[in-house]
Amino acid sequence: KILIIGACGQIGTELTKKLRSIYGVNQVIASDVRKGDPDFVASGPFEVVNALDFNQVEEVIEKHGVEDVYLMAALLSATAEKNPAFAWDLNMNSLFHVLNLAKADKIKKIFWPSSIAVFGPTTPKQNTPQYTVMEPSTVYGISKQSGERWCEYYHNIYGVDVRSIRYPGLISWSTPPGGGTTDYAVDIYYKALADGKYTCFLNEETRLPMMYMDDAIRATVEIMQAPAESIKIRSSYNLSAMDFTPVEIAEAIKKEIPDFTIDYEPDFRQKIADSWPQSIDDSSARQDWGWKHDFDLQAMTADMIAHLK
Ligand code: VAH
Repeated sequence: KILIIGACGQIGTELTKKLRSIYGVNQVIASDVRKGDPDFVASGPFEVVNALDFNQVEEVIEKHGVEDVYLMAALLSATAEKNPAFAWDLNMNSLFHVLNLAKADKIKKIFWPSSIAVFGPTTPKQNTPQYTVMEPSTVYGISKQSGERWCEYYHNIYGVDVRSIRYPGLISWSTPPGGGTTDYAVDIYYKALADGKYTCFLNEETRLPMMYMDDAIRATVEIMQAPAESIKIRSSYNLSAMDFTPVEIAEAIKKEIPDFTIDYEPDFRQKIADSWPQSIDDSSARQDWGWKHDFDLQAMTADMIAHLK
């Protein structure tokens, strides 16, 4: 059985649907700190779980005979800057609870999401390597870098089978834009269809690594299905698909919505975006467990608009 903690979030929503389609609805227990969208909750086993409550997590694991946990609950970059203490608590202590359950052999395998936010202003920005300088300057990035260190420690010292991916910015249509800095690339599609225009909170030159959610979900399934011996990196794998600026995504949207216009009013999230890489080298993931992306900017734009219009 599989438990998804944070099932109602941007990744969790898609991941729950995908894992249920692969393993069967009743094999995948969705959980979140509150009941999400009613259809989603009603469509299969759902538990209200506070990721910070060790006893609640342990009870659900024992009640359902859970073996694999996907821990998707976290505060993203922009939100975390406004709530540093809670962001550190949620992002880190939820991970310790799940790592300690695996250390105690109560579960077998863990997926934990990291992010390109682990890189900071001193990291080389082009084709950022798997191993490089990492001085994250955001609360979220600091929590992800620390989490990676603990995942690798629990694997090396206690043999915990925890696997992780440094997701780039993720774009999807199934949940509205959240507290992420890359969420401008989600909101732009909603606003293009609703208003024909979008005011972007990042400037036009801001190039960021991005990925369509379909690719991110497939990567998550593939890394978890890979034989343990092929997962050579137990901190977290760089993963990449594309990178673009707000100008480039606006151009791609204009091909489908010719009258679309964009203007720019950078806010506090510009500083966060400027601390991150512009493109990522994911050759380790391609070598170790056969990663390759499918969606480019054009294909993503066509799919987003087809689902949102
Ligand atoms: C954020 N979407 O913007 C997340 C992600 C790399 C960005 O971690 O915070």
